[in-house]
Amino acid sequence: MRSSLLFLQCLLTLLLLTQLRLSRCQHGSEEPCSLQIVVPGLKGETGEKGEKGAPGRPGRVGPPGEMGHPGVKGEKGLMGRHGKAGPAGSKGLKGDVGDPGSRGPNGAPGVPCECAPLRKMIGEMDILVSQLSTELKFIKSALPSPAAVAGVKETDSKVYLLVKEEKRYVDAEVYCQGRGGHLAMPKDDAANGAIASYVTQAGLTRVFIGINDVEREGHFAYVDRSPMSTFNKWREGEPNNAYEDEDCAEMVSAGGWNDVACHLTMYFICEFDKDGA
Ligand SMILES: [Ca+2]
Ligand SMILES: [Ca+2]
Repeated sequence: MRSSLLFLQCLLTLLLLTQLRLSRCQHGSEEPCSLQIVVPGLKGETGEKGEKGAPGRPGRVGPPGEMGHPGVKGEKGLMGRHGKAGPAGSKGLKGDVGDPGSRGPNGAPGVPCECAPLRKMIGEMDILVSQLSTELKFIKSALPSPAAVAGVKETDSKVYLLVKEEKRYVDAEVYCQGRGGHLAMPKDDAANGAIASYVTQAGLTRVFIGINDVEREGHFAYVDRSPMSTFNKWREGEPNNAYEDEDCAEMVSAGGWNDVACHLTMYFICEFDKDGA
């Protein structure tokens, strides 16, 4: 302010001085005007509008505005897709026992059992074997020399019984089977020798033994259907199937075998396994 006043004061002083000089010059003084002061003229006419200037620099960043009002709550969106299945849960506790179900329909009628007669037969045979075992135990334990008295001869595995009743081959086998055995079946030298000595001791010359070719001529087998092995004691020239009627076998006192007619009747020897005795 102070400097402005001073400036105005100087400007007025200058104007006064200028007027003073001008008046002297105009009143014809011989002294030429050495000072020429340019006085501003009248205000000129308004000029043409200038061209648009270059854009100004960007202004400074203004202060942050006030916080706006909360908007209106929007509408509920559509339901989302189903999520993925979660992991399996742990095994639950065992439930209680349920009520018994209703009774089912009756089954088809059964087939009549055809094995009843067989069962009966097996039962009877079991009784028979049991009786025979008891008899054999009695004979072997009660008598001091059962072989001599009762006609029994033993080896390690067999008990032989000489039956002094003349029977046909088939009847002799039935007799032996009825007591849990078979007609004697010598299957090696030891057995054949034991039977042979038994026959000799009894003073006999021939007995039926359990060998025959009833099922197939010329193919001898043991009476329990076990096949003949390489062992045999056929006498020389036997078996000869004499008169084409010799399908059974006898043992002579020396232990040799001979095929004879099955319908002949003679003494015979039964054999029993010791395991079953
Ligand atoms: Ca024959
Ligand atoms: Ca013969």
